[in-house]
Amino acid sequence: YELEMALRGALANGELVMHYQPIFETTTGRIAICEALMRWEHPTLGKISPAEFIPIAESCSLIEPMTAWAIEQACRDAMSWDDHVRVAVNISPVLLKTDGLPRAVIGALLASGLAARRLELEVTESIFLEDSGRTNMILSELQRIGLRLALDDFGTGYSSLGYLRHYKFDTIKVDQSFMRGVGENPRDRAIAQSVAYLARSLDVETVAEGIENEEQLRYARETGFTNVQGFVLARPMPADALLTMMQGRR
Ligand code: G
Ligand code: G
Ligand code: MN
Ligand code: NA
Repeated sequence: YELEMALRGALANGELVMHYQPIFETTTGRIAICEALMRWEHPTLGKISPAEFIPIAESCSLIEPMTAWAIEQACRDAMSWDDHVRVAVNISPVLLKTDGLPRAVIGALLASGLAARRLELEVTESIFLEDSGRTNMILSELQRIGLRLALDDFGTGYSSLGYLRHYKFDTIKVDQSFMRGVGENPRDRAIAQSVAYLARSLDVETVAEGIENEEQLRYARETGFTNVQGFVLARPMPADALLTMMQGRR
């Protein structure tokens, strides 16, 4: 409860900041997407992880204004990047049950001037667990606005092929747990390969998540993942550090 009160203050006092982790195109090595990751720098408690404060925000209706803020900040920051670089924002499953999300997205696009095609929203399979009618409507409304949808952490939830039949996701992000084992575990390798192949056949982009070493990177390349993300390539960083990195790569 104390954390909930503090979180209310955090949004108002500017203690929340967005960090960005670049995601690289496998064939060219250039930055294709930057994933926006929220950080809370509390004046006395220090850095608090989103794994800790997002669940609190979800349970007390703070998630809606926090996400609206995150999308707007991400769109504004993306305006300083090259035009081909997209920004991806994580969307909590609870927001696919209410209708504030399309409004927040339109507001952020108008306020920042960012082209809709440069904004990607990351959702997890858990959004399909219940109330599919409403989720359906919100997803199609978002795609009508022109932004992109990514299926995050693919392989950790129910991973029904039905989702891929009914929804045209633009990107599938294969969960990092599959990349962990590609060196020694043939089953992880087989699954990662099959998802990459399936996505390619459906004309859906892929991201191999959690690439932590050269072996995993080589594997992701050989398997034909469109994009790669992970600590061995780049860690999440503040917006200004990202800009410096982008300028250095020109
Ligand atoms: O960045 P980090 O690895 O600490 O993130 C931990 C978890 O918090 C991840 O699952 C990530 O998707 C989630 N997360 C980070 N930023 C946001 C955000 O802005 N909104 C939501 N809903 N989740 C976020
Ligand atoms: O759930 P989601 O995929 O949105 O989580 C994103 C989080 O994963 C980011 O906050 C980031 O800190 C973390 N992450 C990114 N790359 C790596 C990696 O190579 N290894 C590990 N362990 N975590 C990573
Ligand atoms: Mn994500
Ligand atoms: Na993920």
